[in-house]
Amino acid sequence: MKKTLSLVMVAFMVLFLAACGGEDKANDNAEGGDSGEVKKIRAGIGLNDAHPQYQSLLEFKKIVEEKTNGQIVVETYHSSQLGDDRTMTEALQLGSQEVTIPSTAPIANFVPEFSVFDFPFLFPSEEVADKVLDGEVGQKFLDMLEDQNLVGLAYWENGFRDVTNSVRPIATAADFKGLKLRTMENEVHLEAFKALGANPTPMALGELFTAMQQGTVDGQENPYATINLQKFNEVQEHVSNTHHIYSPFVFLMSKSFYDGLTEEQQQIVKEAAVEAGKHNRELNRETNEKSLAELQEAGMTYTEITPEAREEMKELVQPVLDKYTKEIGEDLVQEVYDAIEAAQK
Ligand code: KDG
Repeated sequence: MKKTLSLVMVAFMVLFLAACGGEDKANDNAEGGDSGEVKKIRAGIGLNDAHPQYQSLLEFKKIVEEKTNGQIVVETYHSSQLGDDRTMTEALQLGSQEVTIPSTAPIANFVPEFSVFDFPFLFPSEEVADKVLDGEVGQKFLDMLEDQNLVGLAYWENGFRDVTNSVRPIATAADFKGLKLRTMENEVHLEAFKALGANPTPMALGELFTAMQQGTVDGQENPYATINLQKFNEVQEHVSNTHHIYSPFVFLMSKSFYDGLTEEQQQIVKEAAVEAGKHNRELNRETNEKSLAELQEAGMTYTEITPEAREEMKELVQPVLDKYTKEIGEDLVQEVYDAIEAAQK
């Protein structure tokens, strides 16, 4: 009888201690004034789930959920399931979505200064782009997003863009003549392709495959990884290494959501965006490198742009750069050029 009683008491003690442990855990989560409520991030992108951008978004999810002990959960959406770059950015402003990672090109519709990053032939290499974007100049642009109710947490990489089409191989500027090319929704892209002699149309990524399939457009431009993973080779014949624009991504968060996080949570999402961004740049570069060979194996013709042909393209687009340099502000554009020069030393 005595034995049974002490067993019951031990069991009671074990249960009591376990309950105390649980309470401690709840208090840990409450650190920083958090009420303990679970917050949800809906994160959407335009590219599909095979793309490095989505793989790195999963990395962001893993880091955030682990570091917040599940107090912030991340739901991920790919393939424009939540909309295109512009509509998702608008949803962030309204607070009906928390994260998206658009190219800088559509961001220029919200903060026009971002156009400078889409100047053709601006960045000479990925490494220089990393230094400029991760440095003071890059931060200056991220700070400009706040007035638009957006928080820029980090730069990720879309990469050097290359032209594909189904009419003819592109070797020189003359080959652009009359080509119906899809561009992102960005004035610099649009005007640069007009200056090269093409007939550009802005269009959301989600509509592009069908537009190429049905011949509404003859071609498009994107990094090799995207051309390959979005299977554009199924509806495109020729690819050239125009490398005409280095396209950064910006990891955007809704400002109203960010402001509602505790300081500790803000730190966690910021660090996670940067950390997952490193993963993204690495994976993106690996994928780009192998994608060109895979596109050729899949039957696309590949044309190399000679340095002379690229020089001619640069000259043709120069008036567009002059026009937008004035619009953005000469001093700010000069700051970007100076940072690019410094990054090469
Ligand atoms: O997820 C990012 C995409 O929505 C988009 O920015 C990709 O480069 C792109 C394009 O051409 O639309």
